[in-house]
Amino acid sequence: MAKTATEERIKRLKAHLERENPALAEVVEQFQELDIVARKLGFMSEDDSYATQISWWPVVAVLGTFSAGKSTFLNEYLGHQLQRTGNQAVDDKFTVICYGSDEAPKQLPGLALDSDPRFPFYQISQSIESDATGEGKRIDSYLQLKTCNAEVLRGKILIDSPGFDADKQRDATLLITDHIIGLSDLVLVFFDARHPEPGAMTDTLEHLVANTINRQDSDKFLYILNQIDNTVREDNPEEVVAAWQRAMAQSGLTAGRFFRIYSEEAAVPIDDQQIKERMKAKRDEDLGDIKNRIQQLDVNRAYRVTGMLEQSAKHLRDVLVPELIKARRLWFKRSRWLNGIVFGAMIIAFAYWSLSTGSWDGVIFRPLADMAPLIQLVLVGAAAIALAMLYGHLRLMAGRSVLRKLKRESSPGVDGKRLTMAFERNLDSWSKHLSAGHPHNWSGRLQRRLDKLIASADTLVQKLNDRFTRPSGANDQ
Ligand SMILES: Nc1nc2c(ncn2[C@@H]2O[C@H](COP(=O)(O)OP(=O)(O)O)[C@@H](O)[C@H]2O)c(=O)[nH]1
Ligand SMILES: [Mg+2]
Repeated sequence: MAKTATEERIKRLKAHLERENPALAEVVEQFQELDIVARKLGFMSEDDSYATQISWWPVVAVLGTFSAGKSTFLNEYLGHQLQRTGNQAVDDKFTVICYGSDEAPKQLPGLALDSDPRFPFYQISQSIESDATGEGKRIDSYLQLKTCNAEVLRGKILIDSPGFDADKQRDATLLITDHIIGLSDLVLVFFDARHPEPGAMTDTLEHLVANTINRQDSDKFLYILNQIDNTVREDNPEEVVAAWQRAMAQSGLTAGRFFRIYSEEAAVPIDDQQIKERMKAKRDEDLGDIKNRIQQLDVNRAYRVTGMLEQSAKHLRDVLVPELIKARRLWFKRSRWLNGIVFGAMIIAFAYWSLSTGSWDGVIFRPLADMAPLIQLVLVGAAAIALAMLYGHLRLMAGRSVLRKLKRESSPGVDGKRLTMAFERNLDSWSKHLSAGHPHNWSGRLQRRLDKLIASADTLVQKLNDRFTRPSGANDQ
């Protein structure tokens, strides 16, 4: 059997997870099980899957001013010299960094991102294309993919960015930045302590801040003043930090967390041991907090993914199936009415006509009784077939009217698209002859299968609780 694109995608998703986080690879199988149930009931098309609707790898984006030390930070975090650094514009592409088991880092063109199941910006070029015609095709000139076998990369994706240059802000860069901000689970916004004064970062700030203040997910932004070591020699780090925060506030940004760090490797030498230690202690604290936030994404991811499984399965069982039964009931009711009216009218018309023409002789219908037996048989047969077809047609009409109603009115909290899809399927399946309470394929076996799936999703969540909360009695070793 030919594999669909979705099957192929899930296969690759599983392969990636098996290398990286085998526990989650098992969850993919449960998603597939849910797909099977949903497809049988008609709630999902063949080329769709619950597994492809969530981001399995949380994304951390590093944005900020040019030469603020973004790439240096990432290299240190990874423990690999992956990205080029320097005060010149060394890298003008967005670099998506993900785990790869190969010792040597691999570099792939941006197009590779388009079809890889790991990336939530699967088909990013289409979405950019729809925003700016023509730019989607040039995705390779903006994006590249690198793999690295750093342990900290397992289960997450990092994005390094070229940094904004006020004069050179091209539309596509901004578009991609917005896209990346949208899909990221955490956004580190880097500023340069060498130029904390408002003028130097107004443009960057304007773009970042203007788009973030009113966001619902504004707590995913961490504002980082980097290269704080540069300020120590001038003896005024506090003032620099204050000026920076003032600039942020002037741009409207008062919420969010502020951090101050520097790179130990790149730092300028500082002779005064006391100052140096104080600076390092503060930096270690802030850096630790930043790393914690990144680490937390792993925990969140595991919960999010299993939570999504449980939620989707429960939505199917507790909302979609009951709604489908409700829709079937309405269909059957409308069908009874419609058929009752049409057949009733026909019986009355026939009775009126046959009585008024005196066609009845007791219980014998004269026009028929006068014919040859074979013709009688053919006529009665033909009439029976015509009436059955009429009945079926009216039933379908009633069903279509319910379908239109479902498409028109969506109830809150119900996945209306799935519901109408399944109802449509019920309209032309054998199950239309069953009772209203028996949707297509909704057998006891399938119900047990779904119950089992929900129970095992519960177990998964418990397992995660054990792993992440380590309740008393659990062994830490
Ligand atoms: N003094 C100092 N220099 C840094 C620090 N971080 C990065 N640099 C230097 O700043 C320059 C720009 O860094 P880079 O990481 O390429 O910046 P990016 O453009 O934001 O990626 C490089 O020469 C780094 O060595 C820091 O914390 N302190
Ligand atoms: Mg860089």
